[in-house]
Amino acid sequence: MLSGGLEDTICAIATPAGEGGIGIVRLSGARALPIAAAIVRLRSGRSLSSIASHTLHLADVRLPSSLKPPQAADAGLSNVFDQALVVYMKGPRSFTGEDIVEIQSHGGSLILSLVCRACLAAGARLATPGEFTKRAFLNGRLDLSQAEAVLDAIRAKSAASLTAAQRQLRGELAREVDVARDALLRLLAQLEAGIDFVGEEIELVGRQELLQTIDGVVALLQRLEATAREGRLLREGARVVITGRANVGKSSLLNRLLKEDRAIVTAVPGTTRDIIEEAIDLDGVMIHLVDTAGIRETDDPLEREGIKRSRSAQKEADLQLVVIDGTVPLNEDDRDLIDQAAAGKHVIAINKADLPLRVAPSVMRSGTTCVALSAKTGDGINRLRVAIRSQLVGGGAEATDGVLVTNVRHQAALDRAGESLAQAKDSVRAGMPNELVAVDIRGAADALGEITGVITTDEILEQIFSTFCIGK
Ligand SMILES: Nc1nc2c(ncn2[C@@H]2O[C@H](COP(=O)(O)OP(=O)(O)OP(=O)(O)O)[C@@H](O)[C@H]2O)c(=O)[nH]1
Ligand SMILES: [Mg+2]
Repeated sequence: MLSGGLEDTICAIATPAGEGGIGIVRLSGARALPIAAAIVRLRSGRSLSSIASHTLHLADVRLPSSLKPPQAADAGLSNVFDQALVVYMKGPRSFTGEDIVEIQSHGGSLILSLVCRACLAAGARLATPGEFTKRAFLNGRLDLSQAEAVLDAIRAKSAASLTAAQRQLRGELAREVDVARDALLRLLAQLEAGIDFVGEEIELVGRQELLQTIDGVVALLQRLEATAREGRLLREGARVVITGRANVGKSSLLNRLLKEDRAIVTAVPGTTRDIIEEAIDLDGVMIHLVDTAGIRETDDPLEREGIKRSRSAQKEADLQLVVIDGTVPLNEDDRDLIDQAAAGKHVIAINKADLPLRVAPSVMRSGTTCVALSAKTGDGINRLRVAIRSQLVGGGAEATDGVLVTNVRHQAALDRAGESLAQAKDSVRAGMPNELVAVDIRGAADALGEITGVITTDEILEQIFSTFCIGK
């Protein structure tokens, strides 16, 4: 049984803390209307209970005497505390599926907390974090993946991650997952029907058909899982680590990409010692750009520590941007750095192209993206931006087409479903009885059900909604 205290009417400040032109206190539950009626009087003189759903009304907010600031009473001020617009949304046609009243008052934190406390005094309970969205889920307004997408959309920092969240919010992930789950449930029904006939030599599903269906679902899950890496990049931003020998222009390039003089640039090799990290929006994709100490032999203990840090930053990179000084021929150190970067995603920047170049892009190994540019003049920087972006998100097509798995919980559930199906296939091949195969298929179907929330526990819900803010 999923608890939720659904019988309570909950209330919270729905707008962010701080000052604003307006702020909103939100009530949801069976008593939303009578509780709101206790503190607002419509200017039209009508009673709140008589207004039509989804209409907006001007009202005076009145505080119970227990909440009125003493000075107000002393000054003989009326008990009208603020003006507000009040909107009523009758359930089930509301976000939570319950009656909702939103009081839009002036947006000061004291005003809002008083309005909220007045609602509490009139019988509401303070909402727990994410409780409005949790109710939307429990009342069937959203599946679990959509509820999570609400938070992702709020937190999205780049256009691409917002698009991914919006797709999930529209239920696109849930639809794909349901297709897979339905296929498994149909298979399960057939298997279980077959189990009853054991001994009567009736086989309802042939081994071949069984394997084929499982393979079909596995392929679908793999397609979803393949999007997870890109999904994580969109959600958290990609780490792009700038590496290269000392003095090749790494910090100059960082500054150029940031469009500000963030890192110190000098003609002296070994300028950068610490790791410098800044976020940029690369045409809708968030990037954490990391500048590192140039790699070279040195006796300076400080610089050695910097180089050590460069090495570990390289290992954590989603993409390495190897900078080369194009005015001198490639040396061993350059080649080593390029070889190390070649194990993962990488782009090579042949810098200082404002001077005569002595390194041609053609000397690089095939398949490597090379861009000649000048950090000094800015020439070639746009080509570099495009190259980095397309390495990370495949040219941008995937960032907007199709569902992306951006959530670690979903990824883990897909993994578990995949494992159960692999197990099921082994059992089929080994000629195990259908009962055993059915156990694994059931396991996979349940794991998928956790994504949309058809299968869920209080614990899972608690984990998800506790990361929300109060009022959402
Ligand atoms: N002509 C020219 N000079 C450049 C360019 N980029 C950087 N430089 C110069 O190269 C020198 C080193 O630049 P930095 O950006 O400090 O190089 P770095 O790779 O960060 O150096 P370390 O931090 O010492 O490893 C400076 O004198 C820059 O002005 C470029 O595109 N063209
Ligand atoms: Mg530097």
